[in-house]
Amino acid sequence: MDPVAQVMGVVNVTPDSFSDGGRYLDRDAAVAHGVELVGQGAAILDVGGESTRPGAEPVAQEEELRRVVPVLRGLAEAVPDATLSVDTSKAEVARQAVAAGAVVVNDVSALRAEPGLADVVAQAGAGCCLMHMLGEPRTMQDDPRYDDVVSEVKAFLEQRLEYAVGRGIDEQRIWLDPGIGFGKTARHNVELLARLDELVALGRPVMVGTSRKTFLGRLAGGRDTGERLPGTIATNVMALQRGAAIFRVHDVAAVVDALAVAGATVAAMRRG
Ligand code: HH2
Repeated sequence: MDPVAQVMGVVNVTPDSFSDGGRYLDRDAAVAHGVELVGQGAAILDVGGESTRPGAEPVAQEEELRRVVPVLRGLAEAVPDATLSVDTSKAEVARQAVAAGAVVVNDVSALRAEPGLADVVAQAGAGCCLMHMLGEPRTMQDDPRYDDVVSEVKAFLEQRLEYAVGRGIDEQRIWLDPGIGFGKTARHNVELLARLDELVALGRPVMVGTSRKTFLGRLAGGRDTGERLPGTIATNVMALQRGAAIFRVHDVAAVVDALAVAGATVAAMRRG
């Protein structure tokens, strides 16, 4: 695999995530799942306690804390070499997650939901992932529109990067993410993947999260969440070729293999 390509395994401690809701709600099941994903080659684990699927209702802070903090503690002990990330937009959840072992805060709101989150990341010296989303999860798939999706996402990420650095977050620890499926049609998602190099040009590692998402099912003629691994692999390989660095997936073993082969091929292409 290209040395900069890293796979992030998803650990959803939720009852309602779109593809694996309810499977790892129990602390021990979630920790065991994370350990399994690291065994399959995930360098990073992303632990989330709130679904962001279209139409999802927000989760109360106390409940989100109850879900993610014990799992992060368990993973910090069980897989000390893995990079732990917390998927949250709440400052207090991020604060306690960092104390429990998370070193990356993956915020789908790109520091817009709670201004205090930037301070938590800056003071902890943590990393963060800034993701583009049009609207909010409850309504984001209601007819999203752009003039040019790639330049609008790029301008947004550039502005959020500047904001994060201005709030004291170490630029070297910031990742950018186009937010595949977050207020985007299948056509928008495909356009973003096709022109991902334009986001890579911002100079920070780009993360992509296409795993099992609805547009993959649609493009393949109608596939349920459990049948979207081929589409997940295809999109991650395309993203690798266009310079993405972090690949957020549920099916770690398959994607690690695919990226190893694709990475060797891309390296050969670059050598000429
Ligand atoms: N996608 C999901 C959640 N968090 N974070 C980033 N940075 N990028 C993504 O593309 C992304 C994300 C949605 O996937 P999942 O966690 O499986 O579903 P749910 O939000 O329903 O828990």
